Amino acid sequence: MSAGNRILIRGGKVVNEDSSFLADVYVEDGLIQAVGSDLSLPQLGRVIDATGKLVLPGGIDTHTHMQFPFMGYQAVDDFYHGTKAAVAGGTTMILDFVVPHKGDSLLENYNKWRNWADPKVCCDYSFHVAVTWWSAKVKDEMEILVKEKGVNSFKMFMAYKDVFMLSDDELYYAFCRCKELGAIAQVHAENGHLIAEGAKKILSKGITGPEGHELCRPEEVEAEATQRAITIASCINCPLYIVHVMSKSAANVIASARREGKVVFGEPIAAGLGTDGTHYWDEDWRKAAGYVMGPPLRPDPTTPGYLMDLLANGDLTLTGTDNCTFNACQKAAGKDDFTKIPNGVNGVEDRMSIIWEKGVHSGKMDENRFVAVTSTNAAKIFNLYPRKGKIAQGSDADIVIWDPSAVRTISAKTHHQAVDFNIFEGMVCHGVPVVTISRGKVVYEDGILHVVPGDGKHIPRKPFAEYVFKRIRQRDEVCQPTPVQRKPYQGKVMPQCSTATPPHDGRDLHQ
Ligand code: URQ
Ligand code: ZN
Ligand code: ZN
Repeated sequence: MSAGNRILIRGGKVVNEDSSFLADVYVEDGLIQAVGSDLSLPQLGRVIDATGKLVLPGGIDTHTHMQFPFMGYQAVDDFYHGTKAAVAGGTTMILDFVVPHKGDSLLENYNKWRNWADPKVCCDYSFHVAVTWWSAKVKDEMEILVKEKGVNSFKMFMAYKDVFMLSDDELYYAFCRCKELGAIAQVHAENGHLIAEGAKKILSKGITGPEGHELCRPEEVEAEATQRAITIASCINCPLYIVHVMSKSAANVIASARREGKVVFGEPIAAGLGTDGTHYWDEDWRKAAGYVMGPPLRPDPTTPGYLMDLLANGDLTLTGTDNCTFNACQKAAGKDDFTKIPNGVNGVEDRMSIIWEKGVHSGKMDENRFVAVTSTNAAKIFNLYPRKGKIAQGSDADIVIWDPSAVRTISAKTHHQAVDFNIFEGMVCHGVPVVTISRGKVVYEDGILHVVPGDGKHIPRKPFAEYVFKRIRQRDEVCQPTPVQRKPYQGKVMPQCSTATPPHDGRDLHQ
């Protein structure tokens, strides 16, 4: 065994979701072997001094679309560039999406996406699968994906009419199937019909620029779909996960559902926490188009702070990025019509810094909540805990050494992503990842990447995550409606009943 397999991280402050403590961390063979005081290297290996730094579980980005073929173009951050950028930012696992076209096999697409990702990934990853149409075949394939392929989450779209969108009855069937299989149902919550009509209306007014993208899908379009998804899931007692929560109103809907005890989780993303939709009104078309994504960023500039408050207090649960990047020349497909601008923004590299800056540095959340919302809660919901999301003996050695007092300025000129634009351009962030360790290997250190494409692994996930399904199971047992025990009715029944008044036309309504 080579000495490179052994790392002792000395003198740092270990931060988990529930506690922080000074400790050394010993890593060997991709696993955390020991966490404790005054550890020493049993054999030859590397010592990393983490004095004055934090030792965090690697970030888990719950929502990416690497090399996604979408709206006629392919996202430029592929599984190599995207995961390389992820580790540079302190993220050691991504959850990406397999998105089949309507009518296509979920399984075949899962295999296709695996073939894209496996040779390229520089950190561990896993897949959610989108259900974009409904049939007996889809239902059967969902079972195979859960039982044989390690999928425990399915995304349903309420937007992208005629492309990915499901109707309410299809949502109902898909949610039922998710629950049966022990998978979590995820939704893109926007009313696709209203968006389609809104887009026609805005274009007819001569508004063709990126501002039209927000104008045709205002907050209530997101809030209505969020409420509808929660209502449908609640009728089935199915756990629900709302991806990319972008508005105050949608977040409020989730917060009140959680206060009513519903099993629902909200995922804000780096874009929505770090910037806002005022950019859609920028006079520079390219800049404005760079922010186009669905649901859109909101023009109310207090939205990011509000979403962060809800993330800090537990109304929202965890964070992703929806990283889905298109270059200027691709975005330009919509230069005369905002509906043709490929939707998507960056975030995979900057998520951890944005949340540290706007969440921890601002005083809204502590370092433990930071770990919960960037890593641990994702590991729990997607049944990866404590393999991921925790610094503890036996966990995967996915570790970030974080310097809370270092500062960096985000820029497309220095980022590691393939995309030529950064929605956080110029933002100064306290909190910098100085070393990233992916399954026991140093993959990023002091600004230098040491990644090997294909070194990351697909991580299968088991169904029925306890964190999600314990309450569901118990409710199914105790919250079933029961019939009222009555003595049988002994009176007369129509038509024998002599006191009954026949309808005026003499019809017998019971016929
Ligand atoms: O809706 C999504 O999550 C995909 C299709 C990426 N693009 C986006 O604008 N959010
Ligand atoms: Zn979406
Ligand atoms: Zn997405």
